[in-house]
Amino acid sequence: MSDTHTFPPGFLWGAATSAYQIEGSPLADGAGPSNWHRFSHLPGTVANDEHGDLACDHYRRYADDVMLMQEIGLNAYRFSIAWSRIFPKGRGPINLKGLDFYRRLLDKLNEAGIAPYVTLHHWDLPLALDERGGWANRDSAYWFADYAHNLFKVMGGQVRQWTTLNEPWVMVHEGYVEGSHPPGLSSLEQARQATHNLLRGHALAVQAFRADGGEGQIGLVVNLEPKYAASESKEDQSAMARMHAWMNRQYLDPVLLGHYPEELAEIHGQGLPDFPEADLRLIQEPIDFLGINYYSRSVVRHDPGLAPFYAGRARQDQAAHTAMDWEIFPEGLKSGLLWVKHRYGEIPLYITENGAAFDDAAPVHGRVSDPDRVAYLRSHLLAAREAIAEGVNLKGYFAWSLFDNFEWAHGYSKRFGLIHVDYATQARTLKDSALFYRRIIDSHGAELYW
Ligand code: IFM
Repeated sequence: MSDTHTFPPGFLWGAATSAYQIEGSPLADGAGPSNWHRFSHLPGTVANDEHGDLACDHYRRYADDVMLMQEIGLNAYRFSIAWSRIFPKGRGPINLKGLDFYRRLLDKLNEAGIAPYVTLHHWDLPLALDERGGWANRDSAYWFADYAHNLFKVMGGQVRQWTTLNEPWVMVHEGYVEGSHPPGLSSLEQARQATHNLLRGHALAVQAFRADGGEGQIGLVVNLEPKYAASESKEDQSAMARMHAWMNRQYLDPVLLGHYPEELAEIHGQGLPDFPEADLRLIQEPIDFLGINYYSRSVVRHDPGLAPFYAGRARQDQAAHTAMDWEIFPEGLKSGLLWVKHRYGEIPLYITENGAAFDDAAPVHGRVSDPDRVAYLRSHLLAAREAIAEGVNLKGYFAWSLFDNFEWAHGYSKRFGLIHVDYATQARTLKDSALFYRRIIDSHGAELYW
């Protein structure tokens, strides 16, 4: 078989989840409430007023779930730690029972030969910290670094691969601009502070990892959504550049180049604060790898009515879309990876999330037919392979998600899983996409070309 049809030796095949989306039992064994626990219990915030109280019940079913990962053949699993299980109030003494859950999960993964990729923070902030201003409070960077430092100490023996934050842009945009996630605000000024503090917290955590002589590697995970202009017009072109700066470069430029994009001034105007130079030097603390979450692209048009971005989406009606109404655009994965390589240099990359929600039918005789997801995975894996052929240093791929789960403000209405979850019975069924992925893993990618 030709080398161009398999993936490089050592390439990892994983799947990803996050704590609040799958664990359930959010207050068990002394855990404190998170911002998401409170937010999802406020009427009208989440579709059908759903919440994460049970979710996939992974907190109790984790051992069986690791066996399902083995059945698919995963050799890596990306998941996040619920900060308020370990520190119920965000700071203070460790809650040993909460820690014990992750220790048991990590033992199972390590015994199964599945490398844990641990995300320190995937959006569920301890409520006690949210009530102190959350990420808009400059101290949040120190809270996060302290938490990270403690985890490195207590889990360092079981974990080699860490990421600090998952998709800071989503936390800021949905939480502080759109208000569709906690803290449910609409404040550009607080959004700016939150972005900066998230990046400071990320960098301080990386420094703590190095100071402790942490074995292994640490990186950051961002969502990347390539932007295309709806037309050649100057207005559409600059709307596209503005949105690219806001969503993609706002996080990558400071970490990898040491400055924020100039285009942010068009959005914030006079409200764009001057941050101390020392902060920017801190934020540029080197990382070992970058995780890219890719789902779609967006085509941007100028819209004078849509302050403060003056940009809207030009939906591509002729193209296929997922149940999230996201355009299926595998070329964007390849071009996005190449863009990262050309702009930021040779940093090792992972695709830390990629997948699609579709309206899957319930299992019939133990089978879930999800041909659209199979096609989505196939086309995106082919795009990833092409990016590798063009020199991208891609180390692994994590499908989003291992399970159908709590899709934030959409509740349980959007199914992204390789594994179908019947929420009433908690029965798990491997979808056809999981079986397809297993064949890809078995053949180290060659099956894509058969
Ligand atoms: O479910 C989310 C995940 O938590 C973060 N990345 C995008 C996924 C799909 O929306």
